[in-house]
Amino acid sequence: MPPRNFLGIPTANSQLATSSYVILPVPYEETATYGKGTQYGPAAIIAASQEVELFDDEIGREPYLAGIHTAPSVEITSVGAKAQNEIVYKSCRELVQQGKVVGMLGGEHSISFGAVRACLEKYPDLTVLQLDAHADLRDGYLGERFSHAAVMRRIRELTKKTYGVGVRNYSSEENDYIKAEQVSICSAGNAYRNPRWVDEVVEQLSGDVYLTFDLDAFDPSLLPATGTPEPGGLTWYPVLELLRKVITKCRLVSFDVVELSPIEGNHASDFVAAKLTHKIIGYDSLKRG
Ligand SMILES: [Mn+2]
Repeated sequence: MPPRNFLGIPTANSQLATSSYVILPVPYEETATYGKGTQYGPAAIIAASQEVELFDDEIGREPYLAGIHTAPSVEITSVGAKAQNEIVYKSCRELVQQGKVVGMLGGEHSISFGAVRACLEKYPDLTVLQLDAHADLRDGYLGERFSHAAVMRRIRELTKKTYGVGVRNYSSEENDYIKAEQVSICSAGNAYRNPRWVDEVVEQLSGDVYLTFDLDAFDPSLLPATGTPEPGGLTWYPVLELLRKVITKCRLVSFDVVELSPIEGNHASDFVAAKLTHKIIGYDSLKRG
């Protein structure tokens, strides 16, 4: 049996002190409103990652050699997403201050707030790049200000430098907010129609970037196992091209992959999420020589 860490890599390559990357599982699910089960997301991603080939054929290397530590799951509360984000913030702060790239696995999208808050302390000029079907710009949802459906609204109280990609479903209230605040968004419709969309997004990004990847950004034909699937989503290769170009141009300070809600018997979704996480680390590892 390989070690039960992300990728199942040897102990020598997964020690915290010598690892550039830290996988942080956050199996939190409290404000999810439609399909349930995202609390099982981190374990499913780590299980699927055992089947991810350590060699990445695209970049021609084994990213794990830069060291990938899998941290224990963070403590989970049931007293609201604000309290959960306080725990996430404290869990990320020390790691980010040490210069680790944290790869947080969700869990519902609300947890990104705590991670972004920790990153902003070290990287005050941070841009938050959000891949998501939804704008997540409601000013609270069903009485929860820190709901998954409000996470980008809360993040924009920390920094106005946000950029949404793949967005294709939001409310009239969010539409008003997007217009009033001139929120940067590349919609899924634009990504479908405009062959230059990847380069147009990359041109507008620079400096330090936090990537928050809500898996419902993908088309449900590629990844159905998410709580709020939405047709017309992004596909695999354009997303990889975007991530590779962004990570090459900018400094990826940390990232999250959230909202996997595993469907029994559909291990393809779990594997897509695991492989995506491996790809993000792989592109960043190219900078580390
Ligand atoms: Mn989201």
